[in-house]
Amino acid sequence: LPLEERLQRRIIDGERNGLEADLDAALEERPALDIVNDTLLAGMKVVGELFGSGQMQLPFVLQSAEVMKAAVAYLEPHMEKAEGVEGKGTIVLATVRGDVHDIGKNLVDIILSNNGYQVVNLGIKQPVGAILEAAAEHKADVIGMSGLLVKSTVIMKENLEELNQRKMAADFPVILGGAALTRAYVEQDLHEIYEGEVRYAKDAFEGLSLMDAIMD
Ligand code: B1M
Repeated sequence: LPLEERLQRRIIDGERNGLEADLDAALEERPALDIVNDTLLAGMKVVGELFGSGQMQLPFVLQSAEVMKAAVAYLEPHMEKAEGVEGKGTIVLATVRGDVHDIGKNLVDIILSNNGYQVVNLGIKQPVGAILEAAAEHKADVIGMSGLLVKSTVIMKENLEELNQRKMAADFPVILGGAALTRAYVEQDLHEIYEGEVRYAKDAFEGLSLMDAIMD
């Protein structure tokens, strides 16, 4: 198989042996972020489709996710970092309560960290209390929540209501991302209930431009 297809296959099949050598070869041709975005994420997309249609069982999805994480970790030191732009602002980032998906969130962490933001990454399954306490403690400029399950979209709504109730909405613009969200749900439905600013990021780069816009 050609290199790009081989890398994609590695994600789909959860095959780690020889991963680094293929990534090294790919790095000679393309920047690390392009490899993640164009090749590896396309592999994860196939995994999602196979799983969704019952053609792939959960343990194999987990293996794919582990290869994906290993690949991103291997590529991370090769990613471009914006020089001399530290301290642009702080974001508290979390996957919401009940949700374990963190590959997307961790990509957001990498992209923002590489572009001058301080990221307080709380991890997965974070209850709203923990997110809000961290936001206050770190004097965050923004709260970022990720979630891939449909039920996570409901939890995000509840979390915004909690921010309203604690009178924290004016202090914390919120960025939401994850595959189960839609732009309309965030920018219309949630926008209506949240007393602060709430924005939708379809990917990590939109997350970065939203951060830049909010901090401007
Ligand atoms: Co699960 N899973 N999973 N899963 N999983 C999905 C989400 C699913 C769509 C698969 C499917 O059915 N086709 C489905 C959800 C269905 C639904 O809710 N309607 C699903 C399910 C059902 C489940 C379980 C319930 C399965 C079960 O147990 N029976 C279970 C849930 C456990 C739980 O959370 N409580 C489960 C478990 C798992 C694994 C553990 C095996 C594994 C996760 C491993 C891990 O993350 N450490 C896993 C995986 C890998 C997936 C799929 C296949 C891939 C997700 C992924 O990593 N994509 C996924 C299929 C899919 O998404 N279509 C699926 C790559 C990643 C980079 O994309 O996270 O979307 P994503 O991030 C993107 C953007 O969304 C955005 O930026 C990224 C790109 O730049 N973004 C942000 C994300 N967060 C952001 C935050 C921002 C800004 C942008 O600012 C704050």
